[in-house]
Amino acid sequence: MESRTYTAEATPGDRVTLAGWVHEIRDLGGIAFLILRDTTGKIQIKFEKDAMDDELVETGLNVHRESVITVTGDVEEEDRAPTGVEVIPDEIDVLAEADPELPLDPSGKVDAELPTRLDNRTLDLRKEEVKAIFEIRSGMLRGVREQFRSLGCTEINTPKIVATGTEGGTELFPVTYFGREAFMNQSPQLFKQLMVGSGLERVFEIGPIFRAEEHNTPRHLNEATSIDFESAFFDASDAMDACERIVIAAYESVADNCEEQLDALGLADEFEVPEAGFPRLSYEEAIERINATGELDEQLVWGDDLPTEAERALGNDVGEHYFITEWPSEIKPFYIKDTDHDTELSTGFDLMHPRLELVSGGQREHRHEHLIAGFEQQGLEPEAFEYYTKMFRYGMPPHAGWGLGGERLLMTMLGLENIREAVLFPRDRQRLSP
Ligand code: AMO
Repeated sequence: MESRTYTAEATPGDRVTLAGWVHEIRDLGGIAFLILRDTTGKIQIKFEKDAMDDELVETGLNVHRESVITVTGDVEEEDRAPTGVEVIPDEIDVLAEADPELPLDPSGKVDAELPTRLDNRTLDLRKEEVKAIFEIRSGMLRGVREQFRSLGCTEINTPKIVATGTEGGTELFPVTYFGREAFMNQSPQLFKQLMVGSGLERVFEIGPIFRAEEHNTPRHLNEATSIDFESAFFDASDAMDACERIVIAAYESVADNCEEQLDALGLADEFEVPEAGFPRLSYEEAIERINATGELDEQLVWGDDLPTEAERALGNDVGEHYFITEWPSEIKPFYIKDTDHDTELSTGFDLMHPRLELVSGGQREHRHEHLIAGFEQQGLEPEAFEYYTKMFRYGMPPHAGWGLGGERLLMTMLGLENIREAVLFPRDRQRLSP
């Protein structure tokens, strides 16, 4: 449809063919309006019944809402029209008639529950504020990719069907791979590490991760999008610097490119790009601050992981993005390196948004013997990971990196209540289709 004009481009004096969906029909008697919607917005089509061909009027006003049509006509200025212009049609073609009964109302006049919306995502995304979320998601990833590029990274893609897990044995989805057991990958962790020892040195990947956790919460998905970074010759502090730059770039890209979409979500005035210099609290300081808030029933002790209430209490206290550094080695995975000054302390860090955790990362153990010992301590068989450990015998540089949850970044950026709002087709305990 080469000659098609978008509604936002229709200018008084033009003769146009528009294509889109019937948003609404308002019949006022002698005069009637059809509101046509396309990806750029809406436009008013005016029918003056007495002055127009009967068949044209009938086609235009009897078509069901949400049908797909083309309208050819002249654009005129009209101050009373919602966009200041209207089209006087002389031809209407119905390309796809919609059923009169719709599972949800794209005009948003009737609210729908989240499950109904997710079951009918196509219709749900005809709503301006829902479409805006995914345009912002795209704008956010654009900013992230550009920033990775200016950090000198190469974008990589690694396998999603793998022989072993890395983030704890209970959270794997098994699949059958030509009669052998295989798994959906939980993280590109080992592959991205292998690449820092390759000629690439600094890499990023934006791809799916699969977690078979039983959680059914507003912040967990069983398939999520991980934004992963890894660089040779980086320590934890360098990795945190890169992480901060990526998060800020994600916000900047949205602020610069998605003004209309922020407006559709009612966020245009309050949207703020976080300021550089995210505070870095050690795990020990974090525990002390959490205990000092008095918001937990039981005081935390050294070695505890932070429960959701603790994250929330600390988030309220800090009030901005912040890192938690120097976690106890025993609660971080085998690939995280201990600090040089204390083997009980790891170089692992998390980046927190006041609402929840966004990132885990750290410097990695690059010394072959220490790596093997770490596997054994964690009850994993190093033999199963030989494809990985072997490469540490052939010149693996010191390196660091992190994984950032894409949906959590978007969810916190836009203040979405449920992480499912940030995914087109979420995978959770109940949901396997669409
Ligand atoms: P981790 O398991 O902490 O670390 O995951 C990193 C980030 O990914 C996001 N995330 C999730 N988001 C939604 N639903 C889930 N089920 C889910 N699981 C994880 C979170 C989390 O902070 N290999 C390490 C990263 C690294 O060290 O480079 C890893 O996967 O935002």
